[in-house]
Amino acid sequence: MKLTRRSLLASASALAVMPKISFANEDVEVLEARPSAVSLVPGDYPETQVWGYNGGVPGPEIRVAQGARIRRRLVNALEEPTTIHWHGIRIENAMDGVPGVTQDAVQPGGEFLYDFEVPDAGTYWYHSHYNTTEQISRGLYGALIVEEANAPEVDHDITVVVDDWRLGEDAQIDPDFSQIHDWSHAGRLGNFLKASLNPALSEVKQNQRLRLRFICVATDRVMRLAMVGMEGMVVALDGMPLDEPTPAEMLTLGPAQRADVIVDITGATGEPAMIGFIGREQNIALASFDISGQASLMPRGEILPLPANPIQRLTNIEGAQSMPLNMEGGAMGGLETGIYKGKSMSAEELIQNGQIWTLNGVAGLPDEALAEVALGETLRIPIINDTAFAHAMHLHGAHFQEIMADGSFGPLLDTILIERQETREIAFTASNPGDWVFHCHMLSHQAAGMITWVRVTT
Ligand SMILES: [Cu+2]
Repeated sequence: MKLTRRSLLASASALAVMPKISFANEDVEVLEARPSAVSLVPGDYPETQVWGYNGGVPGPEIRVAQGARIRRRLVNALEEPTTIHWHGIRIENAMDGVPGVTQDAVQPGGEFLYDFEVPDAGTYWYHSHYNTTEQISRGLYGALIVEEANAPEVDHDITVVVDDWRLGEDAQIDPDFSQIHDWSHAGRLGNFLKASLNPALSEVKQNQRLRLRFICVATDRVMRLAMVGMEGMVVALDGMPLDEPTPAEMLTLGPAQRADVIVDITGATGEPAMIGFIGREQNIALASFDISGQASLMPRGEILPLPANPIQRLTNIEGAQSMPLNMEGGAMGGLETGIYKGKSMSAEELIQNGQIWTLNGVAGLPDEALAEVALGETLRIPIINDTAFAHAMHLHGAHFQEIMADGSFGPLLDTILIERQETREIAFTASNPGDWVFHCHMLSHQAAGMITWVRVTT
């Protein structure tokens, strides 16, 4: 097989071995960020040089019970600073992993102890939050699974981490992470899609029930995924259970978004059950399971909602503070001026500083918060996408809900995909004090300006 811009294949990932170090009479597991080589592209291709946690991509899957404490010592064996962000976790602010906001970046050779509880069950992930266009693109991410006390009964519970790599013909990562053309358009789109399944499964039986935990870790690509030979329901988005599961036909996951799907194998023996990527030009099989025989004669019963998480939801939004967020810039955006590092600049000056997008006229992290909200107060954010591209806006430290056209509140999310020229309004009731960044998770867009923050005061 030859790697071209449209050649895409899937295979299972290598499992990382988790080293331990001792200190103060206890073992704290280590996540070491370091260069390594993994077998990414099947066939005769050489190993791909990556940056991974403990040498693997994805890094070790962290799987704990709801309410448990997670302790991990980040050891930085890279030649540049790094941090870890625990995506979607309602975490203590000091553990959120945002350099310059919640902690100092961990320097090469340095360490940082992350220590926090996980209040909500669900599918989350962890990843670098420093120089993310490069560090996440090179492989610094892993799954974080928080198990329900009363999990639904399934035959296989599988984490499906889907990435979009940009590789050269030698299977090595394209090292140019800051191409203005990428940053001003849909981002750094890859040429090699890969789903890493844990556990790696090759065979299933008819009427078996699977829980698939999809995590889109792509730098910039929106993934459209479909399942063949299996039928079921989406039971959670961004970790949070849906009150009413919805049929799992096509999943659209922007960068950082997750979906938990419970499906029953309905295909016939001899046919594969598949997870596929639905592309504009071609569909690609990301994972394939052989169906061999029947697990039972009868189909499985109804797929029920997952147990709810102990998270505050919107009740009413009357009198709530509203802070509109206006997105501008990018190719075909007609941006004329913007503020960067406190200075008003022309579009040309912004580009000279690698800045292409603005939020409320500001490129990059502003000195002042987008909004300040006290604990217990509700903040509404109408998001106006006045650009020619989609954006996946991620709020740290909280899940929000969309205010739907009929006035109802949508599912709890931590990342919302907003199509071009669309306006969508989100709101949340503040329950977690601290300074929380709110940014586009299309990492090229974030690097080129799309990041702001919200302060929750006590
Ligand atoms: Cu964006």
